[in-house]
Amino acid sequence: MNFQPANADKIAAALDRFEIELPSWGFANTGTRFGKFLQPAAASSLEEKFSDAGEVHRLTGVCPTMALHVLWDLPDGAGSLGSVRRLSERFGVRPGSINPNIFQDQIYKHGSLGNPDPLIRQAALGHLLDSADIAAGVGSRDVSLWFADGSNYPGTANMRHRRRWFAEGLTKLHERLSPSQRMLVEYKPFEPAFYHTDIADWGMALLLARQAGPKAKVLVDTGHHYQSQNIEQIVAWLLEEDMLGGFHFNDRRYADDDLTMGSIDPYQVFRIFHEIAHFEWETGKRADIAYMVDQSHNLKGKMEAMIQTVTTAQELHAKAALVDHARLADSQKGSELIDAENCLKNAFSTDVRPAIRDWARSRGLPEDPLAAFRQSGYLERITAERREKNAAAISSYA
Ligand code: RM4
Ligand code: MN
Ligand code: MN
Repeated sequence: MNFQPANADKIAAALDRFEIELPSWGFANTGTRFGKFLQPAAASSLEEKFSDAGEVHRLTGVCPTMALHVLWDLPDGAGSLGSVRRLSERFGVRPGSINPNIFQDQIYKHGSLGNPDPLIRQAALGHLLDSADIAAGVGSRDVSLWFADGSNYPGTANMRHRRRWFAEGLTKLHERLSPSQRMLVEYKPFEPAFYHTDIADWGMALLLARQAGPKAKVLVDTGHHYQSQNIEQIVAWLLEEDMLGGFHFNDRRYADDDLTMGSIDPYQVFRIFHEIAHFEWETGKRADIAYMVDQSHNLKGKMEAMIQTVTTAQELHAKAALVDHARLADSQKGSELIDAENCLKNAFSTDVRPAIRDWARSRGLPEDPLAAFRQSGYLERITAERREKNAAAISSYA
């Protein structure tokens, strides 16, 4: 596609609309199932996570919120609200989605809301309700739910009963939400449970969300699908059902690899953004979607990887804005396959980087956020400050 000035306008408009939330855990040391690779500059306190997210937002201008994981980031529950508010103000990043943690505690070995023990289901619900209150307390809209529930061996769990318990628990959580809050139901077909997962796919998440109530929507984590599944079709269906609440972006080669967004298959992310853009063009509606990063790769430097991720997200979002929708609609109607497909390919192969640099400059942002980060001295400073603490962290698996 030749670069036309009209493209620059489309790109600028798309970038002005685009924000993406950073995960607090994306700045922390993470590892494989076999151990953690410790980075000297990784964040290990909420203050450090807010500081790092603030720096990424300062350089990119499109990450005003940071997702929080309740147990990891607010160990005192509601008692941590004051410090969250102070840190948010100090580093210029608002608390984003609130992620309850109903998978880490020992009691959840056989599940949380799906646990056969009613006392454990009750404990899980209590934590979910507290999380909704925390979200309200810090002014964040979404309670983002991922359940590790499932079983490892055939015959060991009553899948129908567990489904019922999930519907009950999620409905109670829904009742607790204020009118401006939402709950997002994430699905995942495998891991940590290997035989069955209670919310295994988008259809199950959709049914449970529908049952819970109108403030419940589905969250699509791109890593939570089987190989070669058509994720953009799921996106199209959820849009059509008005049930798409948000995304967790990451990339994968095999399973829930949590590699950086767009690193393995950028065309996949482009196709997702395209489905959303095409829906908006066709309906004149604005899709109300929370875009979030959820990746915990362990070899790239945390800060640089996050900046690279945000830049990649912007590029792919901008490319999707270049699809000629009218032409695509015509080509689809006439089943003109090559022409229809080329509408996507032309947009995807356009180099949007010069227009993004212009956009950044005009918004008072660095043209090259990664270069600006490398010049800023931030990494050297946090490396010196955090090195000792990180070296002492536990990395072993067993
Ligand atoms: C899960 C899922 C959740 C995330 C946890 C840490 O696989 O993606 O969204 O909170 O990992
Ligand atoms: Mn996720
Ligand atoms: Mn995941």
